Amino acid sequence: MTDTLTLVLGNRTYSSWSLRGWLFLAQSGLPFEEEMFWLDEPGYREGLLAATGGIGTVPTLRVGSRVISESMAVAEYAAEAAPDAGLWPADALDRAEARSLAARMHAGFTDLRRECPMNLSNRFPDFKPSDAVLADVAKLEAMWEPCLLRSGGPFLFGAFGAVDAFFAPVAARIYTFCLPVSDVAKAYTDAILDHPLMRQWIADATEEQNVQRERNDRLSKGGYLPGDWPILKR
Ligand SMILES: N[C@@H](CCC(=O)N[C@@H](CS)C(=O)NCC(=O)O)C(=O)O
Repeated sequence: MTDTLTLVLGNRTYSSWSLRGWLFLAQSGLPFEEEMFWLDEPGYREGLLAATGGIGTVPTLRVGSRVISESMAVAEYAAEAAPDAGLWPADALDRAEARSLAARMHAGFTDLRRECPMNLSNRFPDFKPSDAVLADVAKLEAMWEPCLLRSGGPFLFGAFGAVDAFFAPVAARIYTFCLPVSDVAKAYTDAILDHPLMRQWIADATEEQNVQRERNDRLSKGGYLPGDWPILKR
């Protein structure tokens, strides 16, 4: 009997790490269940800690009674459990480079992450990026462009893979914060946003948004989210 896979997630609108974990699993084709925690619900930590074997971060993948946290480890598990899904490129050097780019995303771009948090519910056309954010964007372009020119796109190594999932929240940030990017970077981030799995995540977030409105009333948060999803109308 195979172990049940359960992916522990945060709410879709804001949880950029959850998005990555979900994309790895969804792209793998492995059957999995989801357990979602609202990361602003009073008292949610206890439930999250219990669901993740005391780790307390999302994404966490439970495989039967075993617990795998950290998005890179979740990606590697999915890639090994579904070797035909092509989560990493087939060529060894491409694979090494894809892992290098994913690790750099995982460890860096803190200015972009802090100043432009993922928010799939809104768009900020008047946002003025700081020099630090623009420097992060320039660094991303310099990482992406040689891969895209070599592979011919639409994704970094041709087909959509784990490395593109690592950059999916950045694609959403570039779109929602209207950050200026090169034509090559725009084509790449547009391809990520138009990927069927990304569209599914955003559409599911729409459902979440309806629930969020009721939660806002209950949590007395007022008009915290506008309930309009411009990212779906692009
Ligand atoms: N290094 C972790 C980062 C995961 C992370 O920080 N996730 C955030 C949400 S996006 C989290 O779990 N927050 C816990 C909380 O808000 O209590 C990974 O790669 O999975």
